[in-house]
Amino acid sequence: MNTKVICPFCGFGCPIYINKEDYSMYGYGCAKGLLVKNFAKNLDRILAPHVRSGERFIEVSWDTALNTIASELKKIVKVYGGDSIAFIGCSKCSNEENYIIQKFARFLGSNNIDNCARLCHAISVEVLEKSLGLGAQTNPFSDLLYSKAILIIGYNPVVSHPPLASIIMEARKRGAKVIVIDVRESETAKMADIFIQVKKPGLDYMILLCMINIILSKGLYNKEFLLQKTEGLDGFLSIVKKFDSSFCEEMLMIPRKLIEEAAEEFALAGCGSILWGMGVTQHANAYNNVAAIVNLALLLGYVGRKGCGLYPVRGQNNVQGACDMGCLPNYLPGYARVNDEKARKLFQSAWGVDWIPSIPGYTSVEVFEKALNGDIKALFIIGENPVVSHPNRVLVEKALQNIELVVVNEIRWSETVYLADYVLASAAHTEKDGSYTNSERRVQWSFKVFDPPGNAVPDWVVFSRLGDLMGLRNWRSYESAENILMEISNTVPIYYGITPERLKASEDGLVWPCHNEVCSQRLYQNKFETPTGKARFLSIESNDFKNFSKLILTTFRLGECYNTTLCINNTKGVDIDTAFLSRQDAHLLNIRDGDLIEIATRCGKSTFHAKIDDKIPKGVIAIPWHKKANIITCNSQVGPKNVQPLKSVEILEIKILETSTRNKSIH
Ligand SMILES: Nc1nc2c(c(=O)[nH]1)N[C@H]1C(S)=C(S)[C@@H](COP(=O)(O)OP(=O)(O)OC[C@H]3O[C@@H](n4cnc5c(=O)[nH]c(N)nc54)[C@H](O)[C@@H]3O)O[C@H]1N2
Ligand SMILES: Nc1nc2c(c(=O)[nH]1)N[C@H]1C(S)=C(S)[C@@H](COP(=O)(O)OP(=O)(O)OC[C@H]3O[C@@H](n4cnc5c(=O)[nH]c(N)nc54)[C@H](O)[C@@H]3O)O[C@H]1N2
Ligand SMILES: [Mo]
Repeated sequence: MNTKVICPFCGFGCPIYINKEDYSMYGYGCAKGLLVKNFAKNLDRILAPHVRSGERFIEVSWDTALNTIASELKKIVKVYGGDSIAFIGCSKCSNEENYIIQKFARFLGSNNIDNCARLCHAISVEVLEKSLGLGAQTNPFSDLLYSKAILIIGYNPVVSHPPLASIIMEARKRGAKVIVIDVRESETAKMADIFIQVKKPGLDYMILLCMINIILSKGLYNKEFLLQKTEGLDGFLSIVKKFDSSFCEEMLMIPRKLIEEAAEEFALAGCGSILWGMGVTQHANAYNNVAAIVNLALLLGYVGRKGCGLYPVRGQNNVQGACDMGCLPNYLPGYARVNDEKARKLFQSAWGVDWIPSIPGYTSVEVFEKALNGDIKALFIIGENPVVSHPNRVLVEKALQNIELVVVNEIRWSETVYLADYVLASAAHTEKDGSYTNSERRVQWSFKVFDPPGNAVPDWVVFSRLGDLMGLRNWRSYESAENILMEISNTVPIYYGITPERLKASEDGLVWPCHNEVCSQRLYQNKFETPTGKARFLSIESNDFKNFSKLILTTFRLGECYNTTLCINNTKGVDIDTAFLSRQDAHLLNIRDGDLIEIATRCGKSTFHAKIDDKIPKGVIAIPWHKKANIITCNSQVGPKNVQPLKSVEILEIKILETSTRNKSIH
């Protein structure tokens, strides 16, 4: 008998069928998916709850662990208030688990709840919600087959979402023009009809404004759509003037002919889609980058139709779901803003609480900064590895040591687990039931295949019991994931109608919103979900152009690594401690292939092996981020608090520590 699980790696969400008896499987869309059945087994699993005793961890029973945590939490709430407690929800966990984690946080009176979207697409969620009404991808992946032009910016699907790259290739075969904008000549750039190489990382919105300028001056915009379906265009237009083709050529160093060709191809296609990723969201200017993307689509009327869509393709398997469920400091489940009184009242009455705080909580990045001043007394981290994945590793480690009570729910002994006070053993995806939402808003049920090892339990069990043990008034304990989904389908408007029975019975899952039993695969076909029903152009304030005098560090993903969790075929593939640089910079710095170099930034220094790479432009050093990048990335000092420059950091100094012996003999 085959059991259906949803792939636990990326946000494409392939259903995979595993045969428990003979261990065969099918349905996976890439090499990572092939690992699914053994993935959890091969990790260094946590088999029981542990409590710190000095430098060691002692195994304890669940009763002991949860009783002590509950009584410590009660004390903290009483003395310092609920908002001294923070949570990082889990975009690898199910919807049910994320729902109960944020519900627990709000029962304690805390909006300090976030998830790894903060380091990823949180800014896309925010901009899309502000402009169109809902913080999500607008169209199904299959719609790309009907696009006549596909603009891919700061995103490398060939590596990050291989099954989606196959759809794009098919669309190209059917005649779609593919335009790629990236710092590196990436794997995806290789399949582009037009490739624009970014020379100034972090300033993509300027490139897009140049495209918009060309579209406006040639009259290639969609007048009817602008008039009938949008508002706020005038407020946006003033910024566009300055960004003409000469600005693009002289300041951004992108040839005039190339940008004109890209703008015309995209506008004249008549129906196009835009896909974007970490190359635009992980910068201090991320708001501008994403707002420019959405404005470009609105100008051409490329929203709400088959083949015309906006795709902030979600990274983790359930990062969409973690956001939908309200594991965000400013949104309750279903993107109801915490400062919206009506929305708060709705959840207050559904949950039986008197009060939900109306002020947005701290982001997961701010939490570590606040912890340095002692403002955070307790932190729950559920399935995230911030020691490696957050900016500024030294700061994160110091903060964790400064927090009185750090509880980490994990499946494996990660770098972060070692800094916890309590370690709670979690069941991995194939070891529990639950629903997961992919980047298309497709909610799918994943069935339990294996028993969890040792005493590990699903994450929802922990929070269900903790609420009980703390004696929270009106806290509901749950018997199953199905129980929780029933509550979600009754309380979260975008999940109305998404019941366990329907999900389990449907082969392809259900796409939200699912009102009146009809699910909308494509958003905004009739109107936008804003109060006026129109899409809003967002205004963009440009920081004045700064000509970088220093080298800029950027980061990217390797196909053989998955975030901080694993790297496969590591020895055959690229060394994850490699720093890629251009031939010109290598020459200027006297660096040769294989040299051991030390890169220093404002926040730290770390060593890498240098590799000269003609796919990298002068002025940029690119490193795979999976292990050491965040020793030298920094928290944002400029720009909004909700984005982090994980991809554009000024390099202060590069030292050559060792010259490669191979090179010595060659030169
Ligand atoms: N194999 C594998 N697949 C994954 C993951 C993984 O770790 N490994 N992680 C998953 C997750 S969580 C996510 S969020 C997705 C992310 O998927 P992507 O968004 O594709 O992630 P990255 O490779 O980090 O960045 C994309 C591209 O941005 C480029 N870039 C860097 N700086 C700039 C810039 O300033 N401008 C422009 N235009 N481009 C720039 C990089 O060169 C890179 O090619 O992948 C998911 N899939
Ligand atoms: N410099 C730089 N930094 C980056 C990025 C970058 O491009 N450059 N990318 C950013 C992005 S897009 C992301 S999404 C983040 C990712 O950052 P993280 O989310 O910290 O990375 P993961 O390695 O995916 O960590 C997930 C953890 O969840 C655990 N886990 C898996 N399943 C379960 C479960 O069911 N229950 C529990 N309790 N735990 C589970 C895994 O063992 C793993 O340790 O990193 C960000 N950091
Ligand atoms: Mo991500």
